[in-house]
Amino acid sequence: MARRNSDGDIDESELDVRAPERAAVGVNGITVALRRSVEQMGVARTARTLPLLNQRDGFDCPGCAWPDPREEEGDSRKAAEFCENGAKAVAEEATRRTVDADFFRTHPIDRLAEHTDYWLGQQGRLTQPVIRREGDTHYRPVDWDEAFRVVADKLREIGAEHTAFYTSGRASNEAAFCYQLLARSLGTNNLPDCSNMCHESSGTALNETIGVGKGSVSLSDVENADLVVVMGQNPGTNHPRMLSSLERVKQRGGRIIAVNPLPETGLMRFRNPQRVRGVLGPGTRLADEFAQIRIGGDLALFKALGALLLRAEDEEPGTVLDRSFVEEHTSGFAEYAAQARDVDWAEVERLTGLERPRIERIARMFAESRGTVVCWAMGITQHRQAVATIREIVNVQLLRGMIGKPGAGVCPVRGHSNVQGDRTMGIWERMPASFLSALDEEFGLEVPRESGWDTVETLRAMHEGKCRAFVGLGGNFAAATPDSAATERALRGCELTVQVSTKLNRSHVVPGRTALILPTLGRTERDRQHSGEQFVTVEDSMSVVHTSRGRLEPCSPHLLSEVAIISRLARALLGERHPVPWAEFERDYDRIRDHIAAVVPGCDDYNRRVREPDGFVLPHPPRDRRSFPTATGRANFTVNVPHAIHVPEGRLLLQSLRSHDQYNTTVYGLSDRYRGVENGRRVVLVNREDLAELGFEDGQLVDLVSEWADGSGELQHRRAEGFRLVAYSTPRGCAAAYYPEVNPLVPLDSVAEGSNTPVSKAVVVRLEHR
Ligand SMILES: Nc1nc2c(c(=O)[nH]1)N[C@H]1C(S)=C(S)[C@@H](COP(=O)(O)OP(=O)(O)OC[C@H]3O[C@@H](n4cnc5c(=O)[nH]c(N)nc54)[C@H](O)[C@@H]3O)O[C@H]1N2
Ligand SMILES: Nc1nc2c(c(=O)[nH]1)N[C@H]1C(S)=C(S)[C@@H](COP(=O)(O)OP(=O)(O)OC[C@H]3O[C@@H](n4cnc5c(=O)[nH]c(N)nc54)[C@H](O)[C@@H]3O)O[C@H]1N2
Ligand SMILES: [Mo]
Repeated sequence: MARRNSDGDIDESELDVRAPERAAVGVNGITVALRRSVEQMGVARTARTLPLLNQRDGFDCPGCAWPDPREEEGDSRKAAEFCENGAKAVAEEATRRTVDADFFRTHPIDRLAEHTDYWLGQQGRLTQPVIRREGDTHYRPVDWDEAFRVVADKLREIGAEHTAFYTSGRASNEAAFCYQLLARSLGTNNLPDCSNMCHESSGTALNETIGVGKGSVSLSDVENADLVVVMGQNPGTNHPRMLSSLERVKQRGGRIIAVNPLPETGLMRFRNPQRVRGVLGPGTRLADEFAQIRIGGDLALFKALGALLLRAEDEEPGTVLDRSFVEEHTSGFAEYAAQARDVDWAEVERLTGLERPRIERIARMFAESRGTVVCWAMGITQHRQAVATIREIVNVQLLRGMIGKPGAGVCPVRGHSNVQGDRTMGIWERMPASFLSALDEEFGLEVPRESGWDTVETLRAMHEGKCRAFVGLGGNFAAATPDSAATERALRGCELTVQVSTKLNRSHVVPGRTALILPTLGRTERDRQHSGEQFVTVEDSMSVVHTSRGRLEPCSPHLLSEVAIISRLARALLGERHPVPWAEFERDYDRIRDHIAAVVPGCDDYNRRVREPDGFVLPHPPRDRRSFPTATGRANFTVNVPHAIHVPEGRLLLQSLRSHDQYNTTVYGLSDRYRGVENGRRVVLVNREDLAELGFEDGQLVDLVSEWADGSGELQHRRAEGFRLVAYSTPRGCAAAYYPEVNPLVPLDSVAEGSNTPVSKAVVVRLEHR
């Protein structure tokens, strides 16, 4: 049990550090999942809910975006796969705890702001709309009509060009389509989303190199690969069902390479919870090769791998490269090859922390593989050179023709369960002109063409007074974004903040002058409208679109669905005579899907096809027929130059990551079991030799101070207080701590080149004794 202080908040003095676990899941995983579920939902609700997770007629797990097995791919696994963190995600949403009018009456907003995100989330589900009017100290109940009237009046006064419409990746396709249509009907493309902080770098790099900003593999490609490379990803915690796929790779004789600064338990060994022998036996060894890379070293690694593959081809022509693929389908090979063979090995070893023989061994594994899939997540995308790194991964895959054939490809593993679908539906500040024209044509509108703000630009616009209203469709903007202190000031400075949410979080307690919390149905709940019970649709990380249908009674009779909230807000803002049939959208989600079919590429006949038992797969020309819709009409090789991250003497490079017991800013509990951290979250993992050299000891309490040189060369300092040092296996000079506790340290201007994603995985910090 997590220790809490007298009012149920975290008591960090109870922190306990033990040895990391050696295998993922097993009995512990099952026990924890059931205990948490019963704590939050009770026995009956647990028994009714968990078996529906990821079932055909059930609901899509609100956890990660890893795909479900499909019959079409010859998969006989029809039963729901057990997933510890999926169960926790459901328990968090389907909890019986609720926040009511009394709660808001007895808790002034300022007092709420003193609590941790953990405490806020544990108070339970939001049950009725509340408003804080200008000057008020408390949120107070408001009825829905009045809520929409206030929001509409304010937004009209402020103007869409001064408003940001943020989305988190849980919104359904239907809600997302309506939401972007509302923003654009009002005249803005200001549609920042969580993806700006997540896989934006993947989208940018893949669009440029292969012409589609999404992964090119199916689940069966991963499971049938000869070689799977898992980079900058901790699937044991964040995509637990991926471990079943990795186990299949091993059972079929394939190999796995893990590239990570940390020896994450889930990359090493897996005790499969779907089988008794899996749970009780020794488990399956996963990574054949664990490359304990320095933070930010991946670009240098892939440059070296490319060079070694070219050399091997030079030595034995015709044995390593896929010449016909390169000739037929790619562009820029000559320029790439001309610079690729020059490798400064001393530099590579310094940037990666890996020795040459190990990199040569990895290159041989690439050369021998007939099908290679490279998977990656936040350890790759949240770096200054993230886009260049992913382009370099593509280079290496192109050399051997590893795109558009079975068992091979590129696999950015998405985070939020529908973050990919939201993009497909138009949640993006820079949707292509073709999409915008399709909207105009379908609805008789004239939507704006100029780009809107992404997440970082929204924050800058708030600081400059240009963004004066914030509307959030889910998520927790205040805690998820960088530079928390400045972000909180920015939100408080807004004239209006509107949060459509299921649970209380930090964003609610740093309100704009007028602030509303609009409570909404979760995935697990029944969604009844005038035409009957509705389902929604979602898209997973491998472009499979399918339905999701909630089965639980809503936690309160006062909740509206996300679609209903958007539709009613649109009517309050745009009037009943607007060309978009908002009222019909709320009545019957099929009407929304009819329009999705007409507007969104690949979604023809949407209403029929989503009703197929396993849904349908969106087209992906590189995957489907090696056709590359880039500017050159071919897959593009690119030239990328790694730059060392400057870390001054006595400083460390800090990455921020997720514990095993959280979902982004939602903290489920205080047990990061796999890493051996229990009962607390304010820890910083540091290499033991660095601790000694810097004059610190394991267990000491420190402040973290980040250092960032702004445009004029002036050094900015940001501080986060009270972290316990934990000696841990991480490369020299590298450290790790949990997100969102360290977000105050991330400078707003520290962003990935080309994608504007905050650099959450490489913050220069110094430790200070307390
Ligand atoms: N239970 C649970 N599931 C989740 C989430 C959650 O919070 N909880 N979040 C969801 C979301 S939105 C997302 S985006 C995904 C996130 O999934 P992940 O990307 O797995 O999440 P992180 O915890 O940020 O882990 C980053 C990993 O990258 C490694 N890393 C850091 N820097 C580097 C580097 O420079 N190079 C390399 N090679 N590795 C590096 C870290 O050691 C760590 O293992 O998970 C999704 N699923
Ligand atoms: N330092 C650092 N910062 C990071 C990251 C990192 O690794 N390090 N990761 C980044 C990444 S990858 C991401 S994706 C972002 C995440 O950023 P967000 O998506 O903004 O944050 P979440 O914590 O996922 O949002 C949680 C809130 O969503 C609401 N919610 C949950 N379910 C629903 C629903 O069904 N409907 C509605 N309307 N609301 C719902 C609840 O109120 C809950 O409090 O954070 C980013 N920030
Ligand atoms: Mo994410």
